[in-house]
Amino acid sequence: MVCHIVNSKEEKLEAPYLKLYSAGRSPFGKKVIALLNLLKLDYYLLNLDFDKKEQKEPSFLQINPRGKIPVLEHVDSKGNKMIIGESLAILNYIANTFDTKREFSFALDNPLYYDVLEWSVYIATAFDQTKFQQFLQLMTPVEERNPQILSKANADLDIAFGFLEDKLKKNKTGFFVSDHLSILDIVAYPSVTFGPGPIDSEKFPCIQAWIEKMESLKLY
Ligand SMILES: N[C@@H](CCC(=O)N[C@@H](CS)C(=O)NCC(=O)O)C(=O)O
Repeated sequence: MVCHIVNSKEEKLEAPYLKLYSAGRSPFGKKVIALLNLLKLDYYLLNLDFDKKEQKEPSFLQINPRGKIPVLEHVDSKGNKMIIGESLAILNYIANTFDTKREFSFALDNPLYYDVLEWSVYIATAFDQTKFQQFLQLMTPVEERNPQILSKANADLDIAFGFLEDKLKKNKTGFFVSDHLSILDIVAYPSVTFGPGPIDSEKFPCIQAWIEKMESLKLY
């Protein structure tokens, strides 16, 4: 695997290639980078500068009209171009295109395909929203915080962590599904560890052990 850093949006690349538009510490970009690295794929990485609002420049809006990273550009050896945004969609595209041995993903006829899909969607929607609510409050100076919103976010997050704890406990392998790392772990890791503060390891021992394992894998 080689990650080539691209410094300019104008840099011409030769087919075939994979180019990821991301931004420094983005948890969503990290999810994609983790899978590209695990599959040992060669890819170009262009980190947009949010301070300069590069994600809202017309040239990038042509690539993703919603002005968000990550976006993957894949040009195959025949010059066919695929551009895809949204980390979950990108992960599925990479898995179905390059994970032909199904090392980190599951084929459509495997029930685990839908288990991964269900939990990935949950993490990318309700879980991430709750985590973000808490993050926004914790990043606000104490005197300006809204205690109701913070305590609701804390309570919701406790319930959400409970769901993940139960899922890990039931599976018994230290991973969310099957006996090995899958795109569900890859989706969950940056979301679970996003923001300040450690998790309550007494209440959520399986999540704590899983975080330590994920950390040791050095995915990005
Ligand atoms: N649901 C999207 C979320 C992507 C997202 O929120 N990206 C942020 C960076 S972490 C972004 O591009 N923000 C720039 C902006 O909103 O202007 C995904 O999963 O890819």
